[in-house]
Amino acid sequence: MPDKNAPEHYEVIVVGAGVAGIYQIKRLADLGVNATLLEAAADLGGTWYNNRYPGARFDSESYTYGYSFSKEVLDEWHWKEAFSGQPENLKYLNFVAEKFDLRKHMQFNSRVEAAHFDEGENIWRLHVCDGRELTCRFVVMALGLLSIPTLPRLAGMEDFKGESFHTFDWPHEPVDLTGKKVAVIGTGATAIQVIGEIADKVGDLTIFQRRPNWAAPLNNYKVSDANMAAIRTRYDEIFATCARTPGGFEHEPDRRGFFEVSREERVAMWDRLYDEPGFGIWLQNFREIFTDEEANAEFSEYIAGRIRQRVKDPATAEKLVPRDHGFGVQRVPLETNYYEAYNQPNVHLVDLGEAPLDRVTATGLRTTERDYDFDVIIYATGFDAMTGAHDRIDIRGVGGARLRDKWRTEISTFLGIFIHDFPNLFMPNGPQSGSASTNYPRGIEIGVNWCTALLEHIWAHKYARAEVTAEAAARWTDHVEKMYEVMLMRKAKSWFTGYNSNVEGHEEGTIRYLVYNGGMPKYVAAINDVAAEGYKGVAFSDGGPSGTTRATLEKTA
Ligand code: NA7
Repeated sequence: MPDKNAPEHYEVIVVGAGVAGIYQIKRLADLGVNATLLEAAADLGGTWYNNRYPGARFDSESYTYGYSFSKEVLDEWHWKEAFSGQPENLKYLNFVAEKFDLRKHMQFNSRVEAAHFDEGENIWRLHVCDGRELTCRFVVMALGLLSIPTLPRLAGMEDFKGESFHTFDWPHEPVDLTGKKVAVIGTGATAIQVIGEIADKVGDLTIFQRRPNWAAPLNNYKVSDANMAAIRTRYDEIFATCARTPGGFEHEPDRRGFFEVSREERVAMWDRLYDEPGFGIWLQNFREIFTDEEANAEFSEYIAGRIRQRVKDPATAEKLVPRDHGFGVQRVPLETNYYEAYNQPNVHLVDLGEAPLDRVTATGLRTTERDYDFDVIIYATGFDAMTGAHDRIDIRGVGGARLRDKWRTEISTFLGIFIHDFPNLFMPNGPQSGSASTNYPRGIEIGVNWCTALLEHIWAHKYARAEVTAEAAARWTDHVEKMYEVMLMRKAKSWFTGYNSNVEGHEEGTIRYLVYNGGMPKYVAAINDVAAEGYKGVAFSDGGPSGTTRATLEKTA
């Protein structure tokens, strides 16, 4: 008789129903594996379920962002804009989930609060917010890179009498900003999308800027039936190009040396790229932009010139030009009407470098200089990137080791997929994987396919346990860290380097090696080599008492 009180058991539990989790559960369902997916939110979509703020849209070309795995989906789905907006993106993910009947494998409102590895049984015990315990042999963490929003550490936030929200937690019901006095805190990729969208709709808009960002035009356009038909005929070619470029886009870096071509040629290229859609200005540029101070400074000055052309008031234009970092060493926001917004009489820029925020009041915000009154405060203040969602779960591995504590001192993974001392736990798009610095779904499909092949290998050999050796994890982490040495990015204060002033321990002065900087083709070669060599660096065992397993491990290390 089965024990009625025994926890629900699955072979695999996937955590997260974003772009990665949806595809991972599809692969497992196709294999007929006993698997379920647990999602904290009330429905699927991850990033595209949550970020409902005005202006939220892809910065990737829509047709390079969609899944590539299904010809039917590619043939049936019509992207309406080159850079599609959040409502449409969420519709797309629902379309995919419904097409493959994936909802039946998903459990919503099921936030995983703890995941403890049971060494005796070689299983994971997951505690869900509704009080249930679920067990599984393998857990796939598909938690998202930017899924934990962070608010400023300001006094008085609860005193504010108007409406206020972080962009990630934008209400599901429409928010009418017409005629309102609105504040936006932050000038990252999110704020820049919001500001461009709402500047001409609100009564009055005040932007609180701590540091400006280098932004460039999105140059979005509508995709006609004819455009879409042409895209469909090119899908194989499009995905092949994405697979060979470092960023997983159609944008290929210019392979000529920056200083090998004349200044006139460089400027002619920048003039062209500035007016083209998407990340070309960043990713089709000379590679030295990312590594050479002089090249970066010359290009940054070019972009500063563009800002000065677009913003009429010279004093405001100067405030919008970044001084502490060059173009492209932080994530480049793409914008529509962002700089032009500052030419409107109802839009005001507050430079927090001159007078920092002091507190939130009942009626608005106070800087060290004065009070401002608002109806609405929009916090576009970023995320506890990449490790944040893992830290929020009490994840304990071998010997009760806590992942949160381990990552407090050093982020260490193997391929961004495995963590030493956390057996049977895989991250198809974890920190130090290829996903973070690439067109996200392109990296996700690769990570999910690789993890699925690993699981098939495990099942074929009837292993009960798979884990990375300490040496392999140390080698990978060292490799990831070394790649930062040549990148100007290492000096920037951004989520790429683990900076976040709103999270204790992530402030300036510490660099966290979160991003694999080698580009997608190198990453894919690395993970494929590991698989081809029988998953070198991963120790497999057939279970048994944990002592036996450890002994087997030591031999294979
Ligand atoms: P980002 O890029 O981390 O930007 C956050 C912004 O908020 C940035 O301008 C910050 O200024 C500002 N910020 C954060 N905390 C504060 C406080 N306490 N006071 C004032 N200003 C603050 O997040 P986004 O959401 O814009 O973009 C995240 C990613 O989403 C993006 O890269 C895309 O991949 C999609 P700072 O620069 O730290 O001085």
